[in-house]
Order: sequence, then structure tokens, then C-alpha cells
Amino acid sequence: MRWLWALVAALLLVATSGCDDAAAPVDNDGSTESESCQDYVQGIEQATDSGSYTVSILDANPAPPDRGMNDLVLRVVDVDGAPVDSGVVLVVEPWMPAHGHGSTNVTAVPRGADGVYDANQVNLIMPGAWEFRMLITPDMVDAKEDSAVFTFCAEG
Ligand SMILES: [Cu+2]
Repeated sequence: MRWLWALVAALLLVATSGCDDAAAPVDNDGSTESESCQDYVQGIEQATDSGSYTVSILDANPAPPDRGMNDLVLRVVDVDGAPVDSGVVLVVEPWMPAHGHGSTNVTAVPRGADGVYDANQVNLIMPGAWEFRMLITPDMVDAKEDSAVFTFCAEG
């Protein structure tokens, strides 16, 4: 019966490799039950883990975010609702939790006032549920990175 175990092992290896395998409980839009896609609305907000900042999406093109290149206009305010200065670094990390991969991180460019940033060409390389991880590094020495996460589903 040794051949049987070898066959089972080979099948398991096939089933657990690759990005778009069928082993995980993935539904038609690529999301899993543990992920809930948010409905995009203009101005949607998310607080960071520490609660020190709130990130809002002022505009998205396309809207809602979809497969391919996405341009976002973001705004970051502090706990008092005051816009952060342009020394605060904001990076958008697209992340696909169902497959454990991202694409390319985008460093958002501050417009110089009002805590507004442009994050252009955020690339969703396949359909499914994508986290938009908003990574914030405050403008001070020894500052810890903070993050706020939105989850949208790319229809493709
Ligand atoms: Cu993927």
C-alpha cells in the first residue's frame, strides 16, 4: 500500500501549491468566508490599529476599486481630526490574504496640504478580495509604523 501513500502525498503537494489553487474554500469572487469585502463609498474611513490616525478614501478611480490599476486620493487625519503634515509617510500595500501575496507597494505622494495624498497605480493583479493596507510612518524619530486596512473585492 506504500504506493497509495505516495499518491496521497503527491496530490496534497499539487493541491497546496500555486496561487489560484482550488484547495482553499474560495468562492467565485476569490474571497474566503473569513474575509468580508467592504462596499466602497466615497469618503469611506478606517482608523489605524493604534487609533492615532484615520485614513479616508476621498476618491477612487475606478470606483469601486477593481482589477488592474487603481488611483486613490487619500486623506490622513490625527486623533483630533487635524490633517497630518506632509512629512508623514503613507504607503499603500495591496495584499491578497486568500493567496498570501501582494503586488507592488505604492508610496503615496502628499499634495502638500490638508493631509491629502495621491496613491496612483495600485495594481490589483487578479480578481478577488484585496486588502488595501495603509501603512503610516509618523514624522518623528523612533516612530512606530501604524496601519489601517480596507478590504475590497475586485470583480475582474
Ligand atoms: Cu492571488
